[in-house]
Amino acid sequence: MAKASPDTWVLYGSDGSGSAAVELALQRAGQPYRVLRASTWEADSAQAELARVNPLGQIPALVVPGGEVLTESAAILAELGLRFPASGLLPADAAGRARSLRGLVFVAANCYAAIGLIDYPERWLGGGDGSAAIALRAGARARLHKLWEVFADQFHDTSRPWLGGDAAPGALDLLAAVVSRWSGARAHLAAQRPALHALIERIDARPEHAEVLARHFPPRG
Ligand SMILES: N[C@@H](CCC(=O)N[C@@H](CS)C(=O)NCC(=O)O)C(=O)O
Repeated sequence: MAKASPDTWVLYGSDGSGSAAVELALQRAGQPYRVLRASTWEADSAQAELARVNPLGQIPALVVPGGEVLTESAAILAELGLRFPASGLLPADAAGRARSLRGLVFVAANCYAAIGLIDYPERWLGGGDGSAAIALRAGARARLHKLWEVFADQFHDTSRPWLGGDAAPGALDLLAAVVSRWSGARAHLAAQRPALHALIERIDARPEHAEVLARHFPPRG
């Protein structure tokens, strides 16, 4: 059974998943970490260990040095920002911090949750993969795109360089840059909210994000 070593963070994750945002945040905070590949869709991964830390089997899940468990992307990123104020993951001023926390929960509770509907409609329909699942997937995708529009209108202040950071992208930027990769959200933003789309591309292009993003989201070609 995998145990957190006393001085290392253990991140349960998988390439192409939301654990990318947590890796970026851990790196920003200067914290060494170990990744345990685990997901519900990879039978050969550390599923049993993951189920022990998160009974939902979802990633990202993070075990703090010392053993405390963090799940839920917004909570993980907020906790890292609060523990490591010098990281700049959360703005130092109260108003900026409040906006970032609200934005983190908005993305997780609305956009990330819609991805769960799209990927696993049967969970919400009580089984089956028929026309109801097709309709639910389509409805959730349209709703997801609408949610990103609302996110842009509520959280993108075009007078600021980043969504939730001053000198560098903050936790909110990291989560938005990862969750917007799925289900056509980027293409939708490019058409409907080009300024936010451009900002997200600037987050992607930061040199300190290159290794993690290339590993999680290798360019197709
Ligand atoms: N509410 C969770 C959602 C996490 C989530 O849905 N993670 C996906 C991977 S990106 C997952 O593990 N899905 C597998 C499943 O639900 O079986 C969060 O914000 O962290």
